[in-house]
Amino acid sequence: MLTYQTLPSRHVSEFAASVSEGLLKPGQRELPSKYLYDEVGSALFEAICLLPEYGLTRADARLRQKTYYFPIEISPSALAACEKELGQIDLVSIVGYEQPYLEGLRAVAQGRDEEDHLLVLFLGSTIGNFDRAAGEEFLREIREILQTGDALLLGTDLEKSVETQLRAYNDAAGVTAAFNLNLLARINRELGADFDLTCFEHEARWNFEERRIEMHLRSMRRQGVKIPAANVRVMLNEGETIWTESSQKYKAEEVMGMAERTGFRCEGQWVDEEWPFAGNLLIAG
Ligand code: AVJ
Repeated sequence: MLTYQTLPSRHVSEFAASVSEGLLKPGQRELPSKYLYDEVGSALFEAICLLPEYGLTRADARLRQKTYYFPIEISPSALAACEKELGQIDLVSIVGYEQPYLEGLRAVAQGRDEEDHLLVLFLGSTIGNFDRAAGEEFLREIREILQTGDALLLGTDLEKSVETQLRAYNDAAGVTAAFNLNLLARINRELGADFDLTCFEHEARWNFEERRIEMHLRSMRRQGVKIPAANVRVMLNEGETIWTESSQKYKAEEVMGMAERTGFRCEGQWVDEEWPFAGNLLIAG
């Protein structure tokens, strides 16, 4: 409250004081250049950078190293959205690969020049979808594709209270439930199945042994389902579940061991203050 009330007036008085000081200076009068860059001034400066006469900005850009970003993504719509969002940045060239992660990474690595360095981004705790052994195997395979000194920025969601974790996967608005049930809807759409979505409920559970959240779809009654394009019929018992996703949760210290066992070393770890989650910088050893 206080800052809100005092900030504008302090700003105004500071500006006023600078203006009067500068204009009353003996000899050369002056005004501090920082005041050129208000909202309108900043927009005008952006236009200046485009002027043919103003070569400075383009020279600066020419001297900077170009960075390539190769999004690897099996969903063409996500890939297109990525290219649209990041395509504006001048110094970043985007070349999308519509492939599974490791195949895409292999293609990128094969196309690199000798002096190029790779920084692989594997964010959002997507690694949590693999069970722990498979996650390590995945890191090992990434390492195999990389050269010594290349880097991997790995996002890992950290263990927190079971209650908070369950709420994250069973939100009040039912968005995660819809996300989970959509898998059955998709099978209906694409494979001509006859899942009755009203006879399934979303379930999130915490698996204590494996330290992971599991999403399940629970059949609320005994029911048969036909999936013509897959050429199967299934009978589900009342209460039986279909396991649809796992999200392993990690301890911050655990990541160092994972790195060591897979041919990396963990050179940096940043843990968010609001939501236990770590960004880990792994360097290929
Ligand atoms: C994108 C796989 C990291 O496991 O937290 C979110 C997916 N599933 N809510 C996760 C997800 C349900 C998410 N990952």
